[in-house]
Amino acid sequence: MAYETLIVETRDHVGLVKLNRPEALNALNQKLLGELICALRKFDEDDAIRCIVLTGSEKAFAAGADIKEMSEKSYVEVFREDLFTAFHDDFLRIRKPIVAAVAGYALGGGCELAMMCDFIIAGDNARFGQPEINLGVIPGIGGTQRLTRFVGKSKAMDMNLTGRFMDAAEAERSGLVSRVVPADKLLDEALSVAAKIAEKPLLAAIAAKEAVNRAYETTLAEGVRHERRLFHALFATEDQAEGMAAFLEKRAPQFRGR
Ligand code: CO8
Repeated sequence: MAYETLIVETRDHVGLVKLNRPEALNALNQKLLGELICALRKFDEDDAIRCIVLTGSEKAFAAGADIKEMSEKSYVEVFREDLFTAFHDDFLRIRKPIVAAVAGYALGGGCELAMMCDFIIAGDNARFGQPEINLGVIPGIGGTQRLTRFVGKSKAMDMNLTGRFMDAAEAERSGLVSRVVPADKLLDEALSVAAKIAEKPLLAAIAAKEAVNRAYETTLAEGVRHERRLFHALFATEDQAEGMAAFLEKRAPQFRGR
């Protein structure tokens, strides 16, 4: 399928989605958000794909929701259409791991989109921010919630109240990103991390994603119980038998995603 606002490719077992509205620093308009969900769903349903990389350009992962598009809406419209709710919920329904490869600006909805991915690899030129306050609003898909859980109250308040940007080094120090790499190597690094994930047994990867994400939704006791049930369930998979047998036989496992 041809997309207007995305470039979508596959690299072996990795699905790559590049946001592609260079004229607007990948601002997230409704067209892009619709296409993004469509591309992610296709990869999620494709048995050949085992990990997804979401990226932008070297200048911008995404500079936020499209301000021009939003500026034309009234309260009644955003409330009636429940702006961004379907996108947010649909994105979180993607079960395969999604790695965000962030270079340049990840602002507003762009920072929130990166945080909705499973982890973030940042180029050393990355800039994260929640500058919505400068527009008379606040974040709408997690910039006050996920950011607070990821970097703590003090930094989240600082960013949400002042609108200041956090550079890649501070983002790594604060736990917002898992690693920082030179911007010109970002895509290669992210694809190689994703290829490593794609070698893993898919059902265990899906379970690991679900279990880690549960940590942000529930109590420790419930989270650990959920984790243990998923752990038990994986004993019903062929890949568990294969993984353990391969270890004991001192050979490489041949995982089949079953
Ligand atoms: N929306 C629409 N267009 C944008 C956006 C945006 N968010 N950001 C940049 N652009 C456009 C500019 O208007 C400009 O277009 P043109 O050339 O036609 O004038 C082009 O991209 C290039 O931008 P600049 O000339 O401004 O580039 P600079 O390098 O000078 O500055 C900045 C880069 C600092 C990133 C600057 O563009 C900027 O501040 N952008 C806005 C950042 C922002 O405020 N983001 C938050 C938006 S609100 C939001 O995200 C709410 C989230 C709600 C949930 C979203 C769910 C998806």
